[in-house]
Amino acid sequence: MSARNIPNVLSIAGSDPSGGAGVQADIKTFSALSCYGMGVITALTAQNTRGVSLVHAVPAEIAAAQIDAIFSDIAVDAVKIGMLADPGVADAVANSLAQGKARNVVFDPVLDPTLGASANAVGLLEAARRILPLVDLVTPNLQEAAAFAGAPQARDTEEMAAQARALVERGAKAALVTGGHLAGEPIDVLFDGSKVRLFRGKRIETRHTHGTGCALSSAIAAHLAHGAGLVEAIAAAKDWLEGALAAADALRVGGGNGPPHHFFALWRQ
Ligand code: PXL
Repeated sequence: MSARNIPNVLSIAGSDPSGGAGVQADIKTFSALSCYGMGVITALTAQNTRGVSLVHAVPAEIAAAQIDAIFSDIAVDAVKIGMLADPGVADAVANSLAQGKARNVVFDPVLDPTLGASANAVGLLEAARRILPLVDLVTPNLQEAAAFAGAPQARDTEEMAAQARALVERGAKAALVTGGHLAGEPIDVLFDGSKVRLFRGKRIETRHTHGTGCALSSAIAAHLAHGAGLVEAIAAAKDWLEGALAAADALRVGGGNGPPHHFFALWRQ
């Protein structure tokens, strides 16, 4: 950690102008968890709580230049990688990270066709696979884990564990397959290279889940930056996210699927 005891955490992700997902949500998460937040933008989106209308990846050299600007000047205590949007951008991120001294790298792969992945589905998946050896933790949801595995979506924790293991075989140090979309209680499955561990969560009744994956992966990165171990960081991030989801109805941003309340523990209502 940097000498002043406030960790510096970088998000490399897309912009969500409505502030619920992407770099905006990541920086809110870092800030809520007492980190100095930074953001490298990989893609511009036009979206709100009702949907995404446009995705425009930045030129690969601009992604690379932003990352180089950060690493040539600032000690980075953790990195969260989100939406990469384009195989060229993904490769630029991989190259820049390999050169920089990135630690505590958490990769939340975004392979959602509504977020621009469809045009480049195969190329983006292959590029995402090239990032795996650079990351300490990858956090796919059920759909993304299935895409990586080239297999049907996992239906139970054993199948989730097998897909987490496959991601570690492909080079990630650890993999957390998130089970928010499982029927029943949500369970996330971690394979850390030696052991499988289950994280049981509470299902929070709210329609405001926009950017939940972004918030979880960023919260894990923030706790790693503070020096937590992997299991401790995941458990703390999940606790915090449950609080943010439970408080989401206080925000009620927009008419659709709104964001969790990143600052639920800090703001007076
Ligand atoms: O949660 C996935 C995600 C990632 N990145 C950006 C997004 C979203 C979801 O809306 O907008 C920029």
